[in-house]
Amino acid sequence: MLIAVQPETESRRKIKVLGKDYAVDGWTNATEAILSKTGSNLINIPSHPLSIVKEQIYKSFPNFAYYEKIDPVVSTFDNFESLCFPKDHPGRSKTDTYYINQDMLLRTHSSAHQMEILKAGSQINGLNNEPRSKHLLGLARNLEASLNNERFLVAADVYRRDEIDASHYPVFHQMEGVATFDRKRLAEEAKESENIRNGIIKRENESKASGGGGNKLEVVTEDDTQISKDNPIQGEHSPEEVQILIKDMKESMNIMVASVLGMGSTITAENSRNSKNASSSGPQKLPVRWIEAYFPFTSPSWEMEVWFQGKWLEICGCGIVQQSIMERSGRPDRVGWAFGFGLERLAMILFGIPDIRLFWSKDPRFLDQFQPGKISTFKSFSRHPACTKDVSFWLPSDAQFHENDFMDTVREIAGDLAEDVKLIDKFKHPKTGKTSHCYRINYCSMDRNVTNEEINKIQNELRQVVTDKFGVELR
Ligand code: FA5
Ligand code: MG
Repeated sequence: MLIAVQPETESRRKIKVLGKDYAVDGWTNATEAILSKTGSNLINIPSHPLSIVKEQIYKSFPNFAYYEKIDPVVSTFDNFESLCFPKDHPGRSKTDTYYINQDMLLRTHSSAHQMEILKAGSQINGLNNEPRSKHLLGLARNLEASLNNERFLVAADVYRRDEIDASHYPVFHQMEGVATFDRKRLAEEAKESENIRNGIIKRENESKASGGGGNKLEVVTEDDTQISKDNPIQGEHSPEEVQILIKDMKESMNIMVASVLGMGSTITAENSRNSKNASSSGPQKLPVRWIEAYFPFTSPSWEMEVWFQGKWLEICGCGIVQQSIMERSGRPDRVGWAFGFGLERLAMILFGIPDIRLFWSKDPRFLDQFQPGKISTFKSFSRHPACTKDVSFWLPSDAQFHENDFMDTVREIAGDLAEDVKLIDKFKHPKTGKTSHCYRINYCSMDRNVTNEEINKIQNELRQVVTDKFGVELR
């Protein structure tokens, strides 16, 4: 007998993301709440603070290709394997990453596009016979540079399963930067790159001197980039090559950060770490330090931190591109560096925006404060009243409970009304050995008052869903 597939069954076996259908399987964990963010396109809305930061970054990289509209659904190959992630890397787990299915996921970082873009450039140069990746065509700005993709930036929304609070949101934005050099002409090409930087500094100084706005910021580096046995140069590279690459990378990053943050007024003399740096005349100092880091796709690697409001704040990861990536991209004759900046982090400093959730606000009191090309310090407006509810439950004895699953469930049911979720109590019963968790959920809207009835309804639904989904026993 032939059984017709019911349309409902059919629709449950597929999900649509940005107009494309994907098969669903046991790996699928991208929720409706998260999928609904995929078309937001915040970095491409000219008056949005993230887009203003993006445009300002471009000014420090005039000879790079700019990619900013690449689909966030990528293959596990692009997100992990192409970047040398081992099979058992924790970042690949379902508790950290939103999978569409076992082969596709919502990119967890903008590095997912490194190899694809490097390859596309080598195809154009005739070094590689594969047909040029079609969807990259027409996505680049600065077309001339995109012809060979020797230097490029990728602005992208990225997705990670995480906790919920003022500095964590499951979607944020990154700016990837990759610069590659002909190994045989490395010193000359680095010199050309330095000349471009000197031109930028000169233009910016002239513009500021003639009242073009913004502070002159000067980066002061406290610790220097160390190369150690834990953060080694690659066997394929010579120490001289790596020194040239590191200098070019750091100076490019310093110029960009000083240019972007110098546009605003949140970095002032008080920001200086000690009175030696503080001065009321001359350029303001921006303390920066480089912390040794590890990424599977770069070595040596660092994280860049800036001193802001009395603390070191990590703003990016960077390093020397693994030569095996250059080789697999059809570029064995080149060497390069790469970075990945958090755009929200830069925008929060530049505009003085205190909470990462504000980037998603539709409140005109937020949106109307920003205009393309203009930087003014954010003026906070009164918050709408919050409503707090607790939920406590016993975990099932064979607890397979993962906190990020609970966080996602809250987000799915309450959407952006869930401002903050905290584990406020954890208790192990001495006799039964069972563990109980109590979570406090702060419900608050960024643009309206919420009613107690409305929140009670959400809270009841949440209680029902966690019982059904995780087999917990409510207290
Ligand atoms: C990465 O994502 C690497 N792909 C960066 C990289 C690129 C390294 C190229 C080497 C070469 P990481 O997870 O540290 O690294 O994130 C990079 C930056 O994104 C952070 O420094 C931070 O500015 C921002 N970021 C990371 N997680 C969050 C978050 N939850 N909310 C806001 N910004 C975040
Ligand atoms: Mg990091």
